[in-house]
Amino acid sequence: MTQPPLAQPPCGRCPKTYERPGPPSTSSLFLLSPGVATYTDKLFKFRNNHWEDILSDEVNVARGVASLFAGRSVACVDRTGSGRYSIYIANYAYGNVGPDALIEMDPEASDLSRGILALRDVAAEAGVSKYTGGRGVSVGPILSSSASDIFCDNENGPNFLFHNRGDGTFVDAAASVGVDDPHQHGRGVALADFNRDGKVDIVYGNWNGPHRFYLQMSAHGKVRFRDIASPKFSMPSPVRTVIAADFDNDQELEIFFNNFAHRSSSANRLFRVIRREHGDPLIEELNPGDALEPEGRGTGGVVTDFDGDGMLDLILSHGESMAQPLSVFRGNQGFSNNWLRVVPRTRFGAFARGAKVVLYTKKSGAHLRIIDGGSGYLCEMEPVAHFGLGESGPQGMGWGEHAVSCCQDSGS
Ligand SMILES: [Ca+2]
Ligand SMILES: [Ca+2]
Ligand SMILES: [Ca+2]
Ligand SMILES: [Ca+2]
Repeated sequence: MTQPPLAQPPCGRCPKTYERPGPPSTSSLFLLSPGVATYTDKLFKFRNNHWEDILSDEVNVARGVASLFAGRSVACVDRTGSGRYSIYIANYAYGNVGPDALIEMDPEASDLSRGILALRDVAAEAGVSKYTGGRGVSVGPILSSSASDIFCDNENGPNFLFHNRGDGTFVDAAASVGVDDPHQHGRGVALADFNRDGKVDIVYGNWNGPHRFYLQMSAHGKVRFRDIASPKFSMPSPVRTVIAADFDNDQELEIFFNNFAHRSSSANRLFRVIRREHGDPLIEELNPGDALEPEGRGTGGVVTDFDGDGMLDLILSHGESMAQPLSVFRGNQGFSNNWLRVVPRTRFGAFARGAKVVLYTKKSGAHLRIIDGGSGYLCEMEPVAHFGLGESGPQGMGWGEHAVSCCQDSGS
């Protein structure tokens, strides 16, 4: 995604949360209909002083863009790098009913001065109209250097890795790069650069199947992902959300599995991924403390800095087959570590979903984050690049292809 560079921060100490100024964004909210439903998907726009479903506008009903199919996940995709989002919808198809969809604004048929926003499904022309048991979706420059690619971990069929050709159309590279995993049933998924080599890696959970930790490699110009999951990490579980974040700000990413106590207890799990100079990262299991929740029917989870103290917090939702309250967890380690939070925005002022943010430190080199585009699976993370810095300070900061200097110092 091509974006203007971040504004220079004020001199002196780095701001803790670093936000690029821009016009206020107009947000929309997309809701999926579960199963083959009696009601359609909803796309709410704040219009006429309240939220209105624009999928039920006459113009969009006539265009048949509202789906009755069983949606599982949605994500925003800036497929052309214009700053305008399409919404990718991972549907759960039945045979040849209910392909994945890619909904976006049709500028020629829209009249924004009257609040009329005509939508169209461009999945077929973009090359992503496929039938599958859609589950998790994540968006970011996985194979591309800055354009948004789309990874989908599917059920009862191969996964998709839609590589952006650079013109907003995609080609499925999942099988050729080794992430198709055709016999497993994907759920939560997260993108991160675990070994800090600048290449985006993919981690996801399979429902009662081996969880995957795909490190992106390249040899002779060919990309190939290699599963480095340890036996403990890959151990099957009824997994829902998968989150990759640095909870203790020590620079090493943690991976959290939110398990659904399906027919018996199923504790959540937490791993720390420790980068090594020569060799694959070490995967160390941690005790998630109260977030173990062995009887928790975890359906979703998000990471955000709930209380603004620079330490990431974990919010878990539960339910489906039994009412359970939300849980909010705070970490209890790493309070003295430094951190930096970056909130990139598009030229229109919206959160820059799918953008890549790279931070360089003197001691530990490049750290890469991807702004969440929407679902891993049924969830959406905060649109913030959160960097734990340990005892280091940031040296410079890059966003996409636009490197900008930052400052030498940081707060704690
Ligand atoms: Ca699969
Ligand atoms: Ca990597
Ligand atoms: Ca950590
Ligand atoms: Ca916090």
